[in-house]
Amino acid sequence: MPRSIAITRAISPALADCELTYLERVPIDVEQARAQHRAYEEALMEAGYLVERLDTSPQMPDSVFVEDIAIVFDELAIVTRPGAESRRHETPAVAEALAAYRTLHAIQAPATVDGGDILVADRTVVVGRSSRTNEAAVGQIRQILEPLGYSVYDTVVRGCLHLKSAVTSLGDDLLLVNPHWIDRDAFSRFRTVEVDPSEPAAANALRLHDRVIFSSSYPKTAERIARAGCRLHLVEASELAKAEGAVTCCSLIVAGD
Ligand code: CIR
Repeated sequence: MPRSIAITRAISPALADCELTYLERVPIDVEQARAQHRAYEEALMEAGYLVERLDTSPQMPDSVFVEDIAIVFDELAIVTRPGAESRRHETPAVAEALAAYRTLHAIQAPATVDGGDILVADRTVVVGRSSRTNEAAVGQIRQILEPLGYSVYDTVVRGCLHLKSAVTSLGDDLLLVNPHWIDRDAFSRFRTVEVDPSEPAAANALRLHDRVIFSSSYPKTAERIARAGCRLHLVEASELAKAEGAVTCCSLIVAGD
């Protein structure tokens, strides 16, 4: 595999003050979260990625969820304007890191978008309109990507924070979905694996070139993913789940040439 980069970001000492939309606030063990995050980074390294971890500060409780701050394609990267105002000052350091690898485009006001609302499957890009991502962002993303041959669709996110809480990619035409949180018509051209009904939050998997990183909190859905033929690398992700984050949220994958 060409050397690919995974950009991650340290867990802020202020993690307990994170944004929460659907979850009740419960105590988070920051040290345990850090240990789980390190194991996640090790999983990325084991898969051959060079992990570049950015610094954090007490002013950015949600910094570890670096996925929301940019969307990386082979040709360019889009720096987002996050839907939560508290997260907007996370962008400069991420932009600086990505500038070494990609030409940057920046989302402009009044558009807001979190990277967690963008699903990329081959040349198809689905933008979830959510409490974080608005119509204006769909237009700006279309303008940037359509000239490059990407097809950009949008769909409504309901019942969960981000589009990728409800659907993520397991393969070129294979998606992991929670059928109750997606509009099935928007994904009709894909084959799907459904989460186990007892694990509604399990639709977030991080697909890498030869394996899928997945949370050990959802064993029944893990079994379904394995049965679909995917090679799984399970990680503990329970502490960051309390901050409404999952496995895709904690990295930006920059594919090597
Ligand atoms: C937030 O509400 O912004 C964070 N507490 C969680 C963000 C999770 N990010 C993601 O799903 N892409």
